[in-house]
Amino acid sequence: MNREDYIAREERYGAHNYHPLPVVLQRGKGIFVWDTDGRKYYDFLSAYSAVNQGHCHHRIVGAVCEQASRLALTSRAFYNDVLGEWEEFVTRFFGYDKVLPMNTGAEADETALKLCRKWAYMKKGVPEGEAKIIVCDGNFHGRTITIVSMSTDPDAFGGYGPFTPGFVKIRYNDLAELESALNDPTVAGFLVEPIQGEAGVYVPDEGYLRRAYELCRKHNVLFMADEVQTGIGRTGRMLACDHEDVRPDILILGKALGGGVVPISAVLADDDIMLCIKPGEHGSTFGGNPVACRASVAALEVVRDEGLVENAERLGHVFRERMRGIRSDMIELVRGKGLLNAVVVRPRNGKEAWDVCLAMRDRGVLAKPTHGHIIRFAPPLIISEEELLDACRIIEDSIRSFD
Ligand code: IF1
Repeated sequence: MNREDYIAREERYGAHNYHPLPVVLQRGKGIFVWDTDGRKYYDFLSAYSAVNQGHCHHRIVGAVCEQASRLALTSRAFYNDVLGEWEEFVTRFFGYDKVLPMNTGAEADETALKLCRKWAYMKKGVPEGEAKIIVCDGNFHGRTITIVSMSTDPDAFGGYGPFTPGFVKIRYNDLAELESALNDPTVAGFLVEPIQGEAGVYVPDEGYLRRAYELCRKHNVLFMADEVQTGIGRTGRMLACDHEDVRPDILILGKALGGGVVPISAVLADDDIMLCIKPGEHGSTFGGNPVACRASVAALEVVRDEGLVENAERLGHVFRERMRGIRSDMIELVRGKGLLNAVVVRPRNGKEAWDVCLAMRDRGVLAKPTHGHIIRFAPPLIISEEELLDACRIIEDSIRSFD
């Protein structure tokens, strides 16, 4: 089979809910992936930041293989000898009393929303059925009905109503709007991405998260950080909230928590909040399964032992500086933090971000446009400076090919 055959087969049998870049991948190792013709690419998407530790990291794969052949799944109807080890490790790692495991980012966000509402009724004294949660324009928290009910992107919510009520939408990076929304005593929580990923890597003003957190404190409202994409070293801190020394009341993790090998997500909170959910009131068949738990411990150890947070911070500056130095009027703006970056592309001679991504593919770098004119650049955090600069040269050549 050639590339076109693989693509045609997916087109023929798969739902058309994605429009992938035409490249068919077969193998991955570290920062590289190879296609079915044996061509090698730098991976600058990292499976939407799930592969921060690099593809098929031997420690993570080793942990998974070993556990999969011993005990893969028990459900939560019984105890097992791995879940507790992961729970102890993760709560110490991030500094919370308790953790609740799920599988995907969307499920973890849903869990946080449920937990927040429960807390509002049990602890804050909000009248039953009246709790509100503040969210931001341009948010992306996943694809479920409740989550798209929070969305302001017609592609995400259009045609999926009726929607879940109870959300108040305010402008991102706007403290005045937050402050006035917080005046409603039925507000239970504020859910926010420390950097808006899907929206196009929007970095809020310095001090925004800190101040937003303090305002939530003042109004007895839970500050919930969706760090599904920004967490686990991606932005040059273990958590993006660490940039402003903010400790969320509810922390939501996913993606790289399983090192890109298995899906695992998590909600972390202290007892006062987490213990509002009682046995039988929430859960998941696969949540906290032994294979995912072992993968997750290994994934976090890799981030710590290989200094990935520091690497992301340092190379993020190198990347942005290098991109800003490219003389091309197709580059409108470069922004980001750590190794979560975006280049805003100004169309030229009818060529836009998609064409730049095809040109990069032809030269050995994979990335994907978002919202038509923004290209996200997010390599695995294990990349070296030399490799990063090599990829930057390819990116520059690709953009300049349209001069
Ligand atoms: C898709 C982007 C990344 C997320 C945050 C929760 C979730 C996500 C902050 C849900 C998921 C994804 C999913 C992927 C595209 C993607 C994405 F392009 F939208 F912006 F990462 F770059 N919170 N992000 O970013 O996690 O349920 O998917 O595990 O195609 O939906 P999930």
